Amino acid sequence: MRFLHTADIHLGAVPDAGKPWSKERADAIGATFRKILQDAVDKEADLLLIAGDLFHRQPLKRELKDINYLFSKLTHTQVVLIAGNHDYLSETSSYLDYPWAENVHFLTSASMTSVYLEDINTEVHGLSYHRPEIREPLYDGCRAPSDGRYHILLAHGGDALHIPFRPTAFTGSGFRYVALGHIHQPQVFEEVPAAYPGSPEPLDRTDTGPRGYIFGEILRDKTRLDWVPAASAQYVPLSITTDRNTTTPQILDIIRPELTRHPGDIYKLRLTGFRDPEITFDTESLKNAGRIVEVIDGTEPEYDLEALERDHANDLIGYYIRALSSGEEDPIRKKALYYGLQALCSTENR
Ligand SMILES: [Mn+2]
Repeated sequence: MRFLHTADIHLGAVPDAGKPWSKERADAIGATFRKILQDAVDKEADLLLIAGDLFHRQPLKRELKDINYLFSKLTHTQVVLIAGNHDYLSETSSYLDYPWAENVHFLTSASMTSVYLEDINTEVHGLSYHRPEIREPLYDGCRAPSDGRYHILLAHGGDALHIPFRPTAFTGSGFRYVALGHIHQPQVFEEVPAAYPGSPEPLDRTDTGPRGYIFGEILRDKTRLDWVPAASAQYVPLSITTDRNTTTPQILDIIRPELTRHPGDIYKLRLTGFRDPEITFDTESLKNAGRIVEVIDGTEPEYDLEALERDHANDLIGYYIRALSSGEEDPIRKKALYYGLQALCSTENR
């Protein structure tokens, strides 16, 4: 029995709102989901599991019609889904009573329920969120009966406000697979077996690294899991180390070839190290050099301690340097020394 497991697609989300590439990112979420459905066809998946948050917010009727049409074209694949904390079943949700295609099974109940798919001898268990927060540990003690069927659990959450549980607690519960959703970072727990596939596209700058879905197979004696990359782009952290001679145009020269390496990727630039105490880097022009969503300048002014101490031998600055540079070299004390000098020297300039 082959299955494809995805979650946290967040259809309708608009990443990096206001940035020039925002629309492209929003479109990529839909395009990658359609690609995953095509993968289900190509890989002859018997089952498509969607572990919550298919939509970023309450779906419109039209959006459900569009998705249902795509699902209905999966002639070899049964689809089982639940609602997560983002697309929870509100009293007016279009999800309620939606007439899904024959191969689509939405577990709408707020308490544990299941659907048995006879063709593949598989029973999928789960519940749907009916509110955006559930603090009760509803999955605790969930066990699969030993009745010769393959049992799978769909479970959304895992933090304090969204059905708290530890994925490893499902070890020995009898489920042949626990298909998790809610955490956007992919994580596989082979020993359970269970996995968070992660969101198939990164949704904001904190979603760094590759994104994709789980393709698995339940065999007689084991469950085999593969994580498959699917995202069209990544958020890439880019760190540049500077010294007191570094200039903004020089940083631009260094980062430009990096920025064009994978078209579509979005960068988070971080400057570390030291700089000339009399300058600051032009972070605005760095930001405009490409698809850079943020620039964090973590550089510190590099003071000429000897010269400063000589010029300020009899005032607070000289005293401060002597007090903090005595004894062994210590990075924390060095930081304190530089921060203090920054404050003292800027006061003096005023
Ligand atoms: Mn969620």
